[in-house]
Amino acid sequence: MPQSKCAIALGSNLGDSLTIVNQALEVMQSRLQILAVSRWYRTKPIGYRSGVMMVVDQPDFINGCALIATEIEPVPLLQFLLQVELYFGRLRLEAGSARTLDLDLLFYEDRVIVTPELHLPHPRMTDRGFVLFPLAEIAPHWQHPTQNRSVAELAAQLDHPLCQPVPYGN
Ligand code: PH2
Ligand code: MG
Ligand code: MG
Repeated sequence: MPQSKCAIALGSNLGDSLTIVNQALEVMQSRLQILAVSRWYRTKPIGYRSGVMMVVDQPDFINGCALIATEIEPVPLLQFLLQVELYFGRLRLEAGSARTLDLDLLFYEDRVIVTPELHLPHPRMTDRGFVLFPLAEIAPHWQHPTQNRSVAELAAQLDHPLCQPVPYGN
């Protein structure tokens, strides 16, 4: 079976986040191949109120990105990622609440999919520094299939101060 290359964002702001994101990579390795992992970043929790980006009242996040190769198709891959979130105790109490683990599928090759269950590329990745900066470390030349810009170009375009994450001690 041919392998597809994908990009995944990892985030955690509840529990022992650094341990959780590292263990999540190990668990994911049971079903797919990890090609590259960014550094971890400590980031301020970002939310939106009336469309304005702001820091919300939650613990800071640990964020990073990984490149993977897999034979799993997009929807079953998303389901696998959701299972890994559940394994690490993810509860969906209310939208945007603090979470032990968030695994977001960013890119699946250059596939564009818009269905109620899955949007590809991830629709909010382009304004998220906590996604684009780690992703630019491991996939600077990956071309966003609908923005017609590379990840490095999209990251360089973010000028909001809340979009500049700080690498976390590594
Ligand atoms: N994820 C969100 C909303 N806000 N903020 C940071 N810093 N990191 C995240 O991973 C994050 C967020 C929705 O998934
Ligand atoms: Mg997310
Ligand atoms: Mg998510």
